[in-house]
Amino acid sequence: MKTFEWSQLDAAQKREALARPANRVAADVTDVVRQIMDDVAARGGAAVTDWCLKLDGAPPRRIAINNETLNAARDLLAPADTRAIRIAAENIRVFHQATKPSDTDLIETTKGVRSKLAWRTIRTAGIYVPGGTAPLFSSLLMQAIPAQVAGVATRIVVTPPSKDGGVHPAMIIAAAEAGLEAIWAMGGAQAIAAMTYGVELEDGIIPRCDKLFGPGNAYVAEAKKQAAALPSGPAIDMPAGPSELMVVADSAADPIIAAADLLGQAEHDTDAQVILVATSKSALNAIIEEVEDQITTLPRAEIARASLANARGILARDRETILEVINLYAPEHLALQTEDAGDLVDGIEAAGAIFVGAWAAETLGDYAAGPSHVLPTDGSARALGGITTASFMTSMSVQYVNEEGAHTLAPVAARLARLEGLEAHARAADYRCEE
Ligand code: HSO
Ligand code: ZN
Repeated sequence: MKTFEWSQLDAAQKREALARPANRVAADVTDVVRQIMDDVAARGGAAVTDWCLKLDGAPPRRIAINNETLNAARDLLAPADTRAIRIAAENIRVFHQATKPSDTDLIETTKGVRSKLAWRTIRTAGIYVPGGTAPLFSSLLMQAIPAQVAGVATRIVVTPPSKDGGVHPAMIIAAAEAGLEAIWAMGGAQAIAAMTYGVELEDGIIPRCDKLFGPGNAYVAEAKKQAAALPSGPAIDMPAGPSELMVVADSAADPIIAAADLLGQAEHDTDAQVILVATSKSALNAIIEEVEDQITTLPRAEIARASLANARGILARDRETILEVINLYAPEHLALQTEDAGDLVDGIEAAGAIFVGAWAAETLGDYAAGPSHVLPTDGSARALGGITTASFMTSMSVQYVNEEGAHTLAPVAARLARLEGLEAHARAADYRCEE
């Protein structure tokens, strides 16, 4: 792991020390995705099916969530697996119910001029659940449940097919917990294109979605980007990049725990990035040594090792320096394993999710604590939060004005309108005040 003493770096070296891994995406991703999007725009469902067959070797398949599929899935899992999915789902539901935005009171800014924010739910959400090297059914729970709590009428969930063209049984249990009627075994840019344009497939209709959600590989991320750029195309939740974790550890931190957390993130993806910030050289070395130890027994050691090539160790000896490092990097996940972990939170300006203290493992948050694990990567935590119920909603302002309010405010608005050279605006205000 490359290590740095923060206080000895100049501004350029600091940025360099915290650089995200260079984009290893093949240059032709944009072109391939453009071709898929255009083909689906032109030929609809037939194009989606062709690309699914070509890229995944299986046609898009609608899997109904009913007693039959549910029982079959349960039989393939241990009862404790099913119970664990239920507990996770319940916690996710409780958290999102409690954090769902509600309409504000009417706020009177001028006597007789009252406004509020009223929340509405988007009608159709398209949710992508990554498959690839691991079927992330937890990402189904972390998106489809907030969408359900927000009251989204139509939730379309797509996930890449497994080798037999179906989906992992845990995906079916998770879909049932999220109250879905069906999920689609269909992945890649073609699934995003299907939800963007709306298509008719052999197994049913995918409607045009108002907003697309979810992490995915480079093709999925690019397809979401292209979809959002279309005139009246869908909105998207956030740009998705490789996953990240920053662990801050002091000398009292347990190296075993800190190392385990770093490896938990590193095993996701060869492009994942983990950053260790330690307050002393001995803590830094002990944790790095422990990472080297633990990695040898991991089934996904190869992926984790590739990811560790992007890892950094940073020596930050005091609170101010630690906060500078955190806020400069704006990590997707931030684990605070220091004695003053709770006190650090107020100084943090940008992170997707913060795990406070040694007990708060990112793994608990990844699966079962309650908040969504779909979070901003690549420094976008500076300007964006993770998925919440609000991600599936919009706020509208509603304005009520009575005669008194109009008489007070119209001259002000008219004056400002004329200052901007907009005479029609000014008259629309003036006419309200004429006797
Ligand atoms: N850490 C991932 C989420 C995840 N982990 C899914 C395990 N399964 C990105 O937040
Ligand atoms: Zn994870």
